[in-house]
Amino acid sequence: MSRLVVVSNRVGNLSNPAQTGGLAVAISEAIKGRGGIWFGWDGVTDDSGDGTTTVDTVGSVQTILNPMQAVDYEAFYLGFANSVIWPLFHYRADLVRFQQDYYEGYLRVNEQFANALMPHLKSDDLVWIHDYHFMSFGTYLRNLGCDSRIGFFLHIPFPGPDLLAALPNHAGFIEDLLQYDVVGFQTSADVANFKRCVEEFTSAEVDETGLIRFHDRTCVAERFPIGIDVDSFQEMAASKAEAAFIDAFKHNLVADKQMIGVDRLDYSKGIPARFQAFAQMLTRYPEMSKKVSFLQIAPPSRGDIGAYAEIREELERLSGMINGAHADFDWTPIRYIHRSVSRDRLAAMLRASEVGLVTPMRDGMNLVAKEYVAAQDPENPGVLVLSRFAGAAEEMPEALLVNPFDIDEMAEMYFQALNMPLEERKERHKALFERIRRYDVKAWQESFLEALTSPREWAEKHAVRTADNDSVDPNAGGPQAPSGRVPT
Ligand code: ADQ
Repeated sequence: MSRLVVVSNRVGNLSNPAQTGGLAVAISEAIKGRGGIWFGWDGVTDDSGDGTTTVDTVGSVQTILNPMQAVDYEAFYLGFANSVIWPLFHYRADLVRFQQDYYEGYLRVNEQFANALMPHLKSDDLVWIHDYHFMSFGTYLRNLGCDSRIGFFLHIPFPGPDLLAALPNHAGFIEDLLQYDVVGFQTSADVANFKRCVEEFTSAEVDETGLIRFHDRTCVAERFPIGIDVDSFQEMAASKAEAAFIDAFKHNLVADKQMIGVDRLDYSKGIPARFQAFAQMLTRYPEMSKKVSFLQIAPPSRGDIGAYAEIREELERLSGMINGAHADFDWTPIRYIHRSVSRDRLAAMLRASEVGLVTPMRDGMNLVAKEYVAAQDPENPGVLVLSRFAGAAEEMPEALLVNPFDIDEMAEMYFQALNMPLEERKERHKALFERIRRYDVKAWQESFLEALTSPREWAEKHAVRTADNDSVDPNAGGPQAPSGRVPT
């Protein structure tokens, strides 16, 4: 079996995977199974060092950490990756802060990192590159003569040509993506957007099996929706130790029901609208007063970027205003916590909450939606309120799907969720749970690597299956979208 080489901005802790979450565990399991390398940034900026990598070996796996200079951190990470690509790909063109030196920094880091990885590669390795930080990585590896199979997975949404056109050298980025043997996306809407961009911005051609032919290369573009480690999350949610903590904490609340939101603090997650809809529900249904409280956990991220500091201030102002208008001596309607929470406690908190609010304005997938479902007690499950604009909506039509731009509708859905009869809750939960278990993080990782191992054969097989009927195991190319629910 070929070795697996994973490239991602940050590298998981292979010695202590319990602390790093489902995705890091899945990747480390895949590398451990085959032997290989996990390569990425070491997480610090260092202008004094000589730029050499740190190599560490754990069993059959090497982690290789590459340093980054402060100027590159500014231009590549804070600049092009998080102030240009991230807002644009989340449909927030208004927040894009483009500077020429950001773009140059992005290419420079992609090239430097590719140069640092190249000496470690063998020709039969499977190379799997992750996310928007490294879209051009494959081009630089190819320029260095790398003929390994290289795949790329985008964790965030992919925009259509109208929006992508706002990215400088957008045609160049599409051509960069065509250097990969497999390009994976979260949803079928993302795949369709990518194919429209290929058509509009390049001279590539798509053959009858869906393979994209560009010069002397072929590329498979498909949907591989990411999942979670359902069993381990379910286990953590039901753990006795955490249940005791949750009991004590619920006793201190007057309200008998709890709604919960858990997000990295980011403007794409729709937290202000979520707060406003909660206030709207309290105003429209005064009988809910003291019956429900809303716990939002959102640790700050990317605090060096202006738009992130602004969202933090906005939420503090909003929660203060809402509590000011509705709170009583013995009841705080919104509790807003900035801290990160350990995964077992988080799982138990999700289980103890009657409603899970996952309402991003735009999201690649959103793992919290799946974690909320995994954490529930099947005999008395809570209700997931899910944005139509989260990638997860494509696979989770049994959630209460909402439009996060419509505060009135969200307020109604909150009320409906809080009052949903047990039978309906069980029915919806069962369907959701079965799907997230079938398409878990292992299935995601295995289906991507299966495609990368033999892209042409995989494309042919997948084209035949798709043409034949819908009843074949849809995980051959990632699950098919439940009809009529594809987010737009
Ligand atoms: P993110 O934007 O980071 O990921 P998400 O999918 O929600 O978003 O994953 C966040 C993870 O962090 C979840 O596992 C969650 O439990 C955890 N988390 C969030 N807040 C936490 C807290 N306070 N304490 C502890 N843990 C917390 C990107 C894309 C997503 C895509 C993922 C994976 O933006 O759309 O789903 O990658 O592909």
